[in-house]
Amino acid sequence: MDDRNELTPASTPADLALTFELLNAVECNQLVLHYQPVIDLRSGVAESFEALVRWRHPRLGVLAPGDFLHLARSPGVARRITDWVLDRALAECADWRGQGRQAGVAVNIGPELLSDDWLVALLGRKLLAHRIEASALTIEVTEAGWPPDPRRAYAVLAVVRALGVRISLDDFGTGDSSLARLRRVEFDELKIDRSFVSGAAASDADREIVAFSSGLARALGMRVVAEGVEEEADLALITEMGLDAAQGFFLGRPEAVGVAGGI
Ligand code: G
Ligand code: MN
Repeated sequence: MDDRNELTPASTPADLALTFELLNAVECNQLVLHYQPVIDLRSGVAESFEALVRWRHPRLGVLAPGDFLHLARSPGVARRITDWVLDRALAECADWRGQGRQAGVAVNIGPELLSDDWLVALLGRKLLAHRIEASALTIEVTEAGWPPDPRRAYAVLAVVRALGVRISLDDFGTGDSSLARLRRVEFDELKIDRSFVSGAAASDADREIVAFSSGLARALGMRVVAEGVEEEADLALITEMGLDAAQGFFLGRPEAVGVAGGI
């Protein structure tokens, strides 16, 4: 587990400086997207690719999302980065599809963007601009850090879904999980957190948690995805359990586009 959810936005002078650099990074082409496949366990084919942002920082080297996305928890910064990520990811996805590869794309959306209708407007605009059918796009919303009044988030997600965009509940089991949320939002998919999946074959408790989460999601009509599959034994276990899809280093690492797209 990374600890990004424990960090508050720009709480130290160093963080504040880095936040300014991050805003600048968007303009200066220092952000890049890598794509990690989500494999359909029945067909063995990549059904979609999760777009993961990397920051090629001029002094600090390549930073992973966990190193800097806590800075993007203020809505201004989050909006700037999300606009860029969505634009790049949809452009790539349009490319794959134009070349006959029907995979979708998944983009992570911070829960701080669920407080108003900015996200809905952005999604509508970008889908039109890239001429992509909404169902090719999944937004992954992490469980932690939801706004204090979740009713607005529910309303925003209902409109997102009405657009036809798929919604995935990310990192399931680690955040401030509320089962009530599963009742209020029609998630298309539940992604079981890697902390339960990695090593599940060797841990009775993790195996039970994966089975329980999967059964719950299934009963509520969601697809079930395991993230963090790092070993063959874990893949065999979740395949046997009947999960729909899986993601993890054993199946494919995040890669720059040409490789992930197989083009
Ligand atoms: O929670 P979310 O799905 O957004 O997490 C994505 C992050 O998880 C990325 O930074 C990615 O590099 C990392 N990741 C992807 N697959 C694995 C894996 O099999 N093991 C571990 N430890 N991390 C992974
Ligand atoms: Mn994710």
